[in-house]
Amino acid sequence: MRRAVYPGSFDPVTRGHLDIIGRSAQLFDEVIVAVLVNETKQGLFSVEERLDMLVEVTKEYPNVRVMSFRGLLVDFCRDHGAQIVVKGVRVVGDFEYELQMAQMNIGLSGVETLFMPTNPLYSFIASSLVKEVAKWGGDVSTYVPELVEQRLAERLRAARA
Ligand code: COD
Repeated sequence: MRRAVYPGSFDPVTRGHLDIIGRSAQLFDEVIVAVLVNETKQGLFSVEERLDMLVEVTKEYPNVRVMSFRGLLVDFCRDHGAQIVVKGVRVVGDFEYELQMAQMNIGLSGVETLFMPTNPLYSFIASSLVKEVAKWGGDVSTYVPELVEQRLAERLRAARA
């Protein structure tokens, strides 16, 4: 079985992430979308909330699983029998750091990284930008799935109250 891991923060999942997930699901028997639990970084959404949104928006892909992980990505890949890490690359700037991580991951365990170029429709979308735009009342409906748009509105409304 060809199993890939697509790791990230997904705070929250965007249409750019979903595009990578859908394309990966066509290439591999199984894709695990893995949300990093990062104790040092406070997200807008908890890891459980991110997982919940990811499960909902990936329902159409029967070979996609959603999980969280702590620690090293290579250990998660080994524990789940994944041979490949998938990364989305939006701009050249992404590539520099991603290349370093890919080489480190090969060195640590031999796991390979597949760099998937972003769909040009989504190349400027980042979770951080989406949160910033939503915070100031901007329309993010073209950048995130409807469910995420709703959850963002609820979260930001609660923060203002
Ligand atoms: N279009 C296409 N791809 C996109 C888009 C978009 N619009 N937006 C984001 N992506 C890609 C990113 O390039 C990334 O590949 C992935 O989607 C997830 O993005 P984010 O922003 O949700 O997540 P990041 O970049 O914060 O995730 C970083 C990781 C968690 C993957 C990384 O820190 C990691 O692997 N950590 C585990 C600890 C570890 O093993 N460290 C050692 C590394 S050598």
